[in-house]
Amino acid sequence: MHCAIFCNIIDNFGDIGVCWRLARQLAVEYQLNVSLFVNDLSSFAILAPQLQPELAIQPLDQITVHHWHPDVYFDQPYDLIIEGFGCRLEDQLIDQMQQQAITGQPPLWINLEYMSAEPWVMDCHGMVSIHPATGLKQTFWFPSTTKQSGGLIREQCLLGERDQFQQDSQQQAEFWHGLDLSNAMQFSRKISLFSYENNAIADLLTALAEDSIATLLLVPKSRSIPDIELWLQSHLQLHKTLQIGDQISYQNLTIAVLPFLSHLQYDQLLWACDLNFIRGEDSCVRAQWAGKPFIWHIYPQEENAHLIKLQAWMDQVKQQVKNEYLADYAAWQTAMQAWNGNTPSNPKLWQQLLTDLAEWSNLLSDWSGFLTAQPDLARRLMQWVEQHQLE
Ligand code: TRH
Repeated sequence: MHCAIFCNIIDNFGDIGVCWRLARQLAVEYQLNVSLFVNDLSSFAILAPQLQPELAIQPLDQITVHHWHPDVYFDQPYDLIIEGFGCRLEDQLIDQMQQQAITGQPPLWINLEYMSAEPWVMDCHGMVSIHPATGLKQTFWFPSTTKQSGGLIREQCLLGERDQFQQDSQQQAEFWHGLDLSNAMQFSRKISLFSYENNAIADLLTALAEDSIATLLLVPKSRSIPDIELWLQSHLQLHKTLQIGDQISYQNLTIAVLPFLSHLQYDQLLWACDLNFIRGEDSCVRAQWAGKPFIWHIYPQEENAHLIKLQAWMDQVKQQVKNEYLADYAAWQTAMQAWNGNTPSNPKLWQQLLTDLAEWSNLLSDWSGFLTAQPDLARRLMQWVEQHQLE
């Protein structure tokens, strides 16, 4: 089966992160011949450094990467076409799909949407829209947290690899050594931080510095860095542009700046930390598979639409929470609102979060267990493909 996935990178890494993961999973686990069409190969190369951005077509991890530009044509008929996040296909591509429909079987055409737990998503998942000019059918695929939705991306071997990693201190030591952080295991607490610009970072850093437990804060080079630099200026009078490899300590906090990690390394970072601050959608899903406590900085949208999305997702978690964790849930919700700028933040709030970490751990590993019991996105998609190929 031939599958084409289209990804239009505008900013950040979420869209390509999801498309690339799905491409690999369909190729590796379902033996599909997958072509990934990407508009901006230089940005993609930040996630996949082995990529050569100047090449129009190249193999990568069992898939074929194509440079997607306005004049691109399909190189062959495709059975399944996945449009990532409403990126529009050019007319000549749609014409080719129509020709394919006239001469044989039309391609199955999916519009992969952003993850959301809003109730309307469950109704809209699987809805079909008819392309006005060609009559081709396009199906909307909504990743989410319930059985009625499109599911969440989770590779078949992921949880096994996670468990093995978390039980194997040798593997963890090698991971830290690979990041030039052989001293990481000496810290009683490790926290990862991946966020957008965020005023609450300063309060979190203050709480960590003043806490009685020594913390290593791991920050992949990202949009969190300027807020950390500002805090370092005001607390250490350190006027410095942070660089990859920097390690700076103040009171009981050590901040380490990491390079942008590979997908596997980033998963391992989430597995190795006691608490993860994550952002966007793909990292949020990965943090849920890590089964560790996490705080989500949701992608900010106009008119605060993201806050509705955040609440809907927390409501989903609440529905699954055992009664004994309801108090922890309320505290976690407070922290989540403050991290997203919806309520005021202060160092005390983050101090409380650190104190309650063990309780939260139970709450969120329960939630992770609930999600794990459901089929993943690729499996749901392939079941759907099987049903629709027979029609
Ligand atoms: O980069 P993001 O902020 O992506 C965002 C959102 O997904 C948003 O919905 C979308 O509209 C916008 O992009 C365009 O966060 P996200 O989704 O978590 O994507 C980050 C990707 O980068 C994810 O695949 C994990 C990966 N990653 C690494 O591979 N290495 C790293 O070191 C880090 C920090 C992330």
